[in-house]
Amino acid sequence: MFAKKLTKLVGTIALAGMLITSLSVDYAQASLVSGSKFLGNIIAGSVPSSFGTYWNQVTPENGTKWGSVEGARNSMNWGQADTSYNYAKSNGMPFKFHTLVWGSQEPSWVGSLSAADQKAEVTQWIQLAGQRYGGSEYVDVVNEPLHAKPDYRNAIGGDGATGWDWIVWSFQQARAAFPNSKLLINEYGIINDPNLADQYVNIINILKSRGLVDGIGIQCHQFSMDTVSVSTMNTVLGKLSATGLPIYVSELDMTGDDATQLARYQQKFPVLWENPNVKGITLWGYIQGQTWINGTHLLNSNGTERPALQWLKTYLSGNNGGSGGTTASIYHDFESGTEGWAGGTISGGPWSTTAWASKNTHSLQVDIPMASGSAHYMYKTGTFNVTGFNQLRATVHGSTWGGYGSGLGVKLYVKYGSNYAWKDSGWATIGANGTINLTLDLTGIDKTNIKEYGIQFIDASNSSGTASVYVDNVYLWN
Ligand SMILES: [Ca+2]
Ligand SMILES: [Ca+2]
Repeated sequence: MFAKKLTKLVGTIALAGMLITSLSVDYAQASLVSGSKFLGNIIAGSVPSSFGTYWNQVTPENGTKWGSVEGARNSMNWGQADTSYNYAKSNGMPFKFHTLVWGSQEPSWVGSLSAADQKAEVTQWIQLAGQRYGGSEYVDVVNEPLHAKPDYRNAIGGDGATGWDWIVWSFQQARAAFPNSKLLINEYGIINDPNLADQYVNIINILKSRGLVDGIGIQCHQFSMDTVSVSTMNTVLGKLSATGLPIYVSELDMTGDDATQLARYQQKFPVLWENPNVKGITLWGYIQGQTWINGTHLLNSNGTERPALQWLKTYLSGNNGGSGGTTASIYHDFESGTEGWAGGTISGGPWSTTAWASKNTHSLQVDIPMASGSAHYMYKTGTFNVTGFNQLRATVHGSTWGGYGSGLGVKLYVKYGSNYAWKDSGWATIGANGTINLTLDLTGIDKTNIKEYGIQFIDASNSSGTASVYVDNVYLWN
């Protein structure tokens, strides 16, 4: 009840803000994020009471698919579409119309029409959709062109000179019917398949050269996400980014038992969220028993949050796309800067660098002058509350240069409480070009009052020269 009232209040404020700021909208909501990137979800027949607690963008699950709206020819059923659209508009959330031209969930009667009638019906469908939902921020114009071509595609241009003339025609119709919307293309199986990504980019560039497409949708369902590597994800995101168009993750879900799903979200969600070209993420369902694939839910049917959702909340509190840690949580990926870290007894840095990374493309680097028994630090100070977590983790790496002698000592540490009590991960050592994952047990300390955390380095007695050391992927774990 509280959440419902809060949502309504904040929605009203956001709506007022939209009137003032016009096109430059920050999605100020009671949802998990409040920055320029949205984190949305789907709405089916009715709006879940918790929707606005978590999400700030709306895609109808089925309500704006042609087969749902026009199951009987020329008898339009806009009921579910209206429910989603009206909720989005009254709460200041961007709305995506999904979808206009797709070879699945199309009306059963369209296949048996003449080509001329097919073209007339698709045209009418697009125009009626635009008349009713022209205020949609986004429109999925063509869905799954590489997997589910519509049977009627020869009626709307076929392959033609471009090989994809039916898609060009569809986007031309959509541009006319939705002149104020961003037009997207949408496809699955891309994030885990660089070869298919190349084929997708080929279609996208045909549209881009004609000024017809405004963004790239990648579905990212569990069958593509569960086992994909971060490296492959980054390869694909790089290929899509090269088009210069924004990327929208349109149908994200990941499965697994609590621990498996948590690990998958922790490893892969930041790769998507923190990519500067990813402008929004939409999840495909979140409530147990109401998702299209079992095991993808984030909220149990009894209302409790699965660990992946608990983590997502903490990760996103203050993190709206790579901005780094906050006083409410600890998370550092160093993709866009030093994120408030400092160095002690160092000869250079700290810098955000691409020289090495354990996650995404950047880490934090300092240069250290090595001498027998000398200590060096990379750290962040403040007041941090890590309640709800039992471990702090980080990955540390050493350069190929520098005289490490019998090994550079490394510790992950925290200082906590009014007397700055010390706790660390215990000793480990790395040699030249070494990498190590450090885990600090947070149990037994005052989690509400962490004053500092970081990495301590201690030089071996037989060390010499200058080394560069790196830290990346600093995060909390249960
Ligand atoms: Ca019709
Ligand atoms: Ca990183």
